[in-house]
Amino acid sequence: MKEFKRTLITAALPYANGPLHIGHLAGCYIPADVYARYLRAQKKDVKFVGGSDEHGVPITIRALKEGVSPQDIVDKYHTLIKDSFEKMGISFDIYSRTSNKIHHETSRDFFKTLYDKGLFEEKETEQYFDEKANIFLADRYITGECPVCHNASAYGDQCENCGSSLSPEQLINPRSTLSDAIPVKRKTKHWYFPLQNYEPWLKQWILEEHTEWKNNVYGQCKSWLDNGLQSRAMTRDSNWGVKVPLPDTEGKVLYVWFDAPIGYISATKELTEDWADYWCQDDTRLIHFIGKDNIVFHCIIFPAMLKAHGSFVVPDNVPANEFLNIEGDKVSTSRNWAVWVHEFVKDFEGCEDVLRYVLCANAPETKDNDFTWKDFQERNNSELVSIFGNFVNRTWVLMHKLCGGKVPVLHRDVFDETDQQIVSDIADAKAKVQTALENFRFRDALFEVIDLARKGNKYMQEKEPWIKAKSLDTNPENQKLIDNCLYLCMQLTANLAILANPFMPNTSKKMLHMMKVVDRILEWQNAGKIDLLRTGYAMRAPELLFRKIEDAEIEAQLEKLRSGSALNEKKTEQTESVSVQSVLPALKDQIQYDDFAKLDFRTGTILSAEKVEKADKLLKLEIDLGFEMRTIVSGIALHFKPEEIVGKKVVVVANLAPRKMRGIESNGMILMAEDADGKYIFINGDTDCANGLAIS
Ligand code: B3M
Ligand code: ZN
Repeated sequence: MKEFKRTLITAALPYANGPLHIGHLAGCYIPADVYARYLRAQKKDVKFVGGSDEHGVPITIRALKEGVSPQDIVDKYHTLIKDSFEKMGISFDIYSRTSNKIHHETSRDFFKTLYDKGLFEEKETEQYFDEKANIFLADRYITGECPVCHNASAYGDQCENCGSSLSPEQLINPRSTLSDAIPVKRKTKHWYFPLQNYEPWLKQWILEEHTEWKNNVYGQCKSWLDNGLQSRAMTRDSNWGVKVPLPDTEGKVLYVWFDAPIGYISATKELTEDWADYWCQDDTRLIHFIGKDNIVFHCIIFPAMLKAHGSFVVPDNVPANEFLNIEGDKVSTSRNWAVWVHEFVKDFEGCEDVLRYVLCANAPETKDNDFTWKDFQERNNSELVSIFGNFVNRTWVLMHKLCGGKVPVLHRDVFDETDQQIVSDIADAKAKVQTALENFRFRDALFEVIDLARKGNKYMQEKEPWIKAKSLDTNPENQKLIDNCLYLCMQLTANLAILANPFMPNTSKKMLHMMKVVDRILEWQNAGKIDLLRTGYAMRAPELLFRKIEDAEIEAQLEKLRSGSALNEKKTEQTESVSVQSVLPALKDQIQYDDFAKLDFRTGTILSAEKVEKADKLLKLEIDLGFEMRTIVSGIALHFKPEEIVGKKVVVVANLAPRKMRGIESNGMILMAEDADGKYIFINGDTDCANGLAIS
């Protein structure tokens, strides 16, 4: 393996033609940020650069639509996007923009170097021209039928339906997207970059030297290279963009995909005087984080440009993600089917880490994935609140109660196998998170973090320090066992802060505050250790790390999504046809064994049943659980007469928190099945078994 001295991380430059949505975050910004934070925690020399892509057709089209200048558009969206990144904790060392002077100079120089080396082909060709709008039509200015999949609205550069890369000439029945005019052909001169000349080098470099690239990336590159590369125009007829640095080229600018990736270089220049170390030294590791639609530009076209230029390093890896869908449908900005980041940070202030967590835990790393609000809520409530937050909170509360608010002593004489196991689990967690991160497997890495918290909970449950505390009077030796348990749980908490830091930096900060320690503890080399918090050191009170997210908040988001979307009609049609066809409810989301294990099911017999006054659905039941009698209020009165069900065997959820219904305290719930007509059925009405049996 090559030894690298420094790492330069880039994340795709978003077009400044609209706000950021969570698909953008999941696609490249969260993984890039996690990776940058991880390397910083390792004290590596790392720079993380980004910026807005302010040229190209998407910007000019947006400006035309809104009746303002392109500059107005990019000013507005650059500010909004930058702010969204900041609020989400995307820790760019610089977030620049391609309308900056330094960028125009850098990309003109780049073009001029290739030109002076004689590496462009100058060609006069006939191109589509819109006589109404008085403009040459390239890329997204022109639309028509895709020659491959026959989608009626493919663009001049790409069909979004089948992903084919196209040129305007290939479109069937082309039309101008500006005026809907049927375009005519006109002569124009452009500079083409002969990609085919770099094919042998690209094949060697990617297909042989970078077999470690992610399958989706490697596969796309291979198919491009297998199909053979062609010359590609690197200039356009337009007034918006970087002017072509040659005489007599009024009205011509650099192709946006020529100048945009050079934006990574200009941003680094703007960031540091030492920019050349990051771009021109062989021992720099350049990593591009992007979404899958940008693969060809970052793996083939830009590297070929860099190679042709001759002064720059080429990427060592391009970990591209697939797409994130929303509630089962593709993100569509035009139909407003998206979750906008600037709205999220307003609606869920203080929950930025939760979104980072969910987008990473469910990242579209190997295939397109779906974001649902229900999953967002569940991951928050049952993973962050119930596992991570709960462990830290229990540890802190018990440490204050049973160890005087200080780090206790670790007593080696009573250190047992369970203690040893949790110590190894802590060390293993570090190794696992590290391996996963180094291989860009962010989901796996995050799973290991939560898994360590899960193990912490299990350890605490086995040790039961609160039980041991009850018999301290008769058994003073118990204090040692309590100390050991809390000592290790506290060290585990410190480890969680380190391991979670790249993913949930705000949460780690809160934990630092509780532990009364400084940032330095978060250095990666500290992970895996169990002497991070010193015996006798006093701690602050626990802080709430995560709050529960309520159903109403999720409903509101779903409502917002549906009401703002043109998909509305399509959705209702779909749901209707589904509900007619299928009679059984859909399976709920998968749960972990731990979720299941929390439920205490018991067998019981209904001893009496009576109607609840003024509530036509409720019956008050007395149930014999063998070890005790229970009153349970159940919503089954429309299905059964009280006298019908006395003597029936039931399964009871016996550890459900009590709830008052119509003034009666209900202590548990009985399980019933519901048939296709909505009628309730006893699920084990005839089974003859003892009461109070546990079911698992
Ligand atoms: N602006 C396309 C996109 O946002 C483009 C990326 C440029 S990266 C140099 O998907
Ligand atoms: Zn197509």
